[in-house]
Amino acid sequence: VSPIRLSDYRRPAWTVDTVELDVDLEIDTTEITSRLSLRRDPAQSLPLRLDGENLELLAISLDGRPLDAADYRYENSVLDVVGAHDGSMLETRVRVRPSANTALEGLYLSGPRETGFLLTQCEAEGFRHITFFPDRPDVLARYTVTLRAEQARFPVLLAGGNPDGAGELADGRHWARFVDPYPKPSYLFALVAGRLESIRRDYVTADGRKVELVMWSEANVIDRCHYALDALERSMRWDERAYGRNYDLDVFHVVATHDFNMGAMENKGLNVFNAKYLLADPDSSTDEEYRAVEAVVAHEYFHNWTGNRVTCRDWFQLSLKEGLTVFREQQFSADMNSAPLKRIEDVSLLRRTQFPEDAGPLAHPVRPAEYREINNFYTATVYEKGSELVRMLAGHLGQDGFRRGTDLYFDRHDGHAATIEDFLAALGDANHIDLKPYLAWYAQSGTPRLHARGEYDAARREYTLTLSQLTRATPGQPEKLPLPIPVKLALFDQHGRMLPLHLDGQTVETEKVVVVDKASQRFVLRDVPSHPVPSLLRGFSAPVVLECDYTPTELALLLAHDADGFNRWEAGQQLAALAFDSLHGAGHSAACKAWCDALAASFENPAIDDALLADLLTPPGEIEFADRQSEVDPAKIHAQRQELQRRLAQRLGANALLDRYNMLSSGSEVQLDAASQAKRRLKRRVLELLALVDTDQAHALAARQYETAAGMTDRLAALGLLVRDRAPQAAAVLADFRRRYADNPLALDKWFAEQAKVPGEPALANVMQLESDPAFTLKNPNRARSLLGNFASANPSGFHRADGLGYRFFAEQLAELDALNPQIAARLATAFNGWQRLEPVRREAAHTTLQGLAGREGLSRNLSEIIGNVLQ
Ligand code: B3K
Ligand code: ZN
Repeated sequence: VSPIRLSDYRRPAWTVDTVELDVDLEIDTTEITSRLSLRRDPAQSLPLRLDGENLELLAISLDGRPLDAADYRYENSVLDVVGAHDGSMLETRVRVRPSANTALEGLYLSGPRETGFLLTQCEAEGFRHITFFPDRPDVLARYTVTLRAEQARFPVLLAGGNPDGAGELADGRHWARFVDPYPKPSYLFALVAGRLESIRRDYVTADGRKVELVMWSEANVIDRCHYALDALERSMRWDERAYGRNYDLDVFHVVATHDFNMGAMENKGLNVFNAKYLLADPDSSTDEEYRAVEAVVAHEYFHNWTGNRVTCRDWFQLSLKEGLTVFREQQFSADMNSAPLKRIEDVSLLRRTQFPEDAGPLAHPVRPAEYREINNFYTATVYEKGSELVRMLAGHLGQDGFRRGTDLYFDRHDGHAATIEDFLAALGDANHIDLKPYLAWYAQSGTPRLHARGEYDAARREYTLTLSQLTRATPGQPEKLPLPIPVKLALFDQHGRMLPLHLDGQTVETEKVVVVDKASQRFVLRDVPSHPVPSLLRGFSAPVVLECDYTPTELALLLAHDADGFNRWEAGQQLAALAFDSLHGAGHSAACKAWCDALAASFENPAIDDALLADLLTPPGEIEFADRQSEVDPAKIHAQRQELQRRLAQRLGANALLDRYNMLSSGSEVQLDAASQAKRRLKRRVLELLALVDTDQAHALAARQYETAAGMTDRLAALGLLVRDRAPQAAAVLADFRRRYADNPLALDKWFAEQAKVPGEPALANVMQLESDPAFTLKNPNRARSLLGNFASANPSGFHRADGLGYRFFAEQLAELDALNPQIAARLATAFNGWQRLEPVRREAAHTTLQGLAGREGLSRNLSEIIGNVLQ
C-alpha cells in the first residue's frame, strides 16, 4: 500500500446532504439500508465512488431504479456507481456480522452473545464497515436513523441525535428513531442496542436548553456511574464559563463497555466509553482512576465543540480536535484539582510517552505529512504534544485573547471541517497577531533542545542569558528549522528571593516570557544586584528539553524556593538526574548528597502539600532516564534508580519514614477530597521508600495495609509493593485479590498489570504463566493491555532481557493478536520503539525478533506499518 499524503488532499467530488439509515439488528447478522442524497461538486467530474469494507451487498438502486451489474462495481473496498448526478438518491442494503467482528471497529458485540449488547465504533474509518459512504471527515451530512430489533433481546435502542419516535412492531420487535439536526462527519455516527440500565439527570444549559443526561451500562455496574454523571455536569458548566460553549441537543447519552479499543469516543449525542474511564467506586478504583474518569468524561464532552461542531477537514488535521481538546481537558482538570500537580502529571506523561516517540523511528510531526493506517496516528505526539502547542498559543495570547480567538474560531467554522491553518488564523485575527510562525511546530518533528547559559557581570550588574536551540534529525526530516520557543523566566538571588527583571529598559514584574525564535539569542537583564539563579521554562512553557549547567547547589536553591510549583518539582528532577549520573561516576557524590539533603528539608517542611511532597520524593522514571542515554541497558538503569532511591530513604531514615507512615494512616472510609488523596499518595511513597531500608517492616506494614484498606488506592499500593518486591506475603495477597474481584474485570486487569510490572528477569515467567490463565484473553483489549502492554511498555527491565526471550514471547503474542484486532496489536508493538539505542546484545536480539515479525505472512496494515517504521 502506498501512503496517503497531506499534499494530495482534494475536496470531495461527491458529498452527502442527508443520510437515512434503517438498521435491523441481530447479534450474528445485521442488515442496514441506507438512502444517501448526493451532491456533486460542479468543479469536478469524477464518477461516484464510495467506501465500503467487508459489506455483503444485498440490493442497490439509484433514484428508485435497481442497478444492473454493469452500473456498479464493488471491489477492493470501494463501490463505483455510474449514472449518478447532483441530487441523486442512492439506496443500498447490506449485511454485516457483528458477533464475528473481533477488530471492534464498525458494528460489534460487547460481552457474551447471550447477554452482550451491540455498539459501533466509527472513528477513524469504521463507518465504511457499516454502509457505503464517502467515509472522510469533510463530508458532513444530516442523519436520520431508525433502529429495529427484537424487544426482549434489545430493550434499549440508541443512536446519536434527538429521539424522534419509537414503537412496537409485529413479532415482538420494536423500533426507535433518532434525528440529528447538526451536520456531522460519518466518524461521529453511533448506535447502541441491548439490555442496559441507566441513571439520569436533568440539566439546563446556560442558554436555557433542557437536556437529559443519561449514563448507560450493564445492570451490575450501573451503581458505579454516579461519579461520571457528576463529572459530566461539572464539565458542561465549565465549558459554558470558560469557553461560552453550550450543549446543543435535548439528550446526552453515555454508554460504558468493557470491549473498547481506546479510552472513549465522542460520537455526537451518544458517547461510548471504555468502562475503565466511566465506572468508579472506592472499592475498585484508585484516586488516579477517579481523576482519569473525570478527565476523560470532560474530554469527550468538550469534543462536542472542538471536534464535532467544528470538525477536521482530513485526518492529517487530527490534532486540530485532539490537541485542542486535550488542552481544554487539562485546563478543566487543573481547575477542578490542583494546577501544579496537574502540570507535573501532564509533563511526566509527555516525557514518558511523547519524548521517546519523538526521538525514535516513529517520530512524526503533530500534523503528519503521510500515513498508511490512520489509526496508528492517534499518538502521544498528536494528543499530548498537540496540547502543548495549543498551550503555547494560549500563553502567547493571554486568557482573554485566547478566548477571543476561540470565539472567532467557533463563529467562523461552526458546522464545517477546518484545518490547523484555520485555527491559527482565527486565533491570530481575533488578536491582530500573526501566529503563522507557530505552524512550523506542527510540521517539524523531534523535541527541540534548548541550551541555556548565563553570565553575570558584577561590575555592570548585568546578567546575560544566551539561549540556543537545536533539534536533531528525525526520519524524513534531516534539516530542522528554529522554532518560536516561549521561555518563561525568573531570577532568584542566593537567598532564594525573586529579583525584579529589567529587560530592554522596561521593568516588569518578577516573571517574564521571552521568545527564542533563532538558533541562538542573547537576552541582557540589567540592574541585577548579584549573581542570580535563573528559573527557566517555568510551568514548562514549551515542550523542549532544557539543558542548563546548573550546579547541585543552584538546583537545591530552586527546589527550596521556586514559587512556581512545577519548576520547584522540576529542579528536584534535574537534581535527581545529576545524582543518578553521579552514582556510577568517579565518586562525585555531591549531587546525590544535595538531592537527599534538599528532599530531607522538604520532608520536614509542613508548608509543602502532601501530594507535591510525594512527587518531589519520586525521581524521574526508568524510561526518562533511558531517554537521556545513548546506549541503554534497562537492567542497569533499574538498579541504579533503585540505588538512588535507597540513598534517599537512608538519608530520610527508617524511623522518620515509619513515623510519617503512621501519621498518614487513613480512616475506615474513603474520602475523595484533595487532602485525603494527597495523604494516600504520600503514604504510598513513604512505604515504598521504607521498603528500601527496612524491608521486612515495610512488607509487614503493606500486608496489614492490604487487609485493612478502606479502598482500592491503599489496597493496590500495598499489593503492588509486595508483588514488585516479591515479598513472602505477595502470594497470599494476590490470591485474595483474585477472589475478591473475580467478577470485576477492571479490578482483575490491575491484578494482571501488577504482576506484569515485576522488575527484572522474573517478569517474563509471570507473564507467560498469566497468559494461559483462564481469565486471560487477547480478545479483550483492556485485558491484553493490562498484561502485555504493561510488560512491554511499563516494565523496561522485565521486557528488555539480555537473552531476548521477552521480545520473542511478545512478538508471538502480537502476531496472534493481530489476527483478531490489528489496532491493538499495532499499538502494543510501539513498545519496540527505541530498540536502536539499546546496548548491542539487546539491540541485536530485538532486531532479529523484529525482522522475524516483519517477514510474517498476512500482517495487518496497522501492524506492518508500525514494524516497518520501527525497523527503518
Ligand atoms: N476520538 C477518539 C479516539 C478515536 C481513536 C480511533 N482509533 C477518542 C478521543 O480522543 O476522544
Ligand atoms: Zn479526543
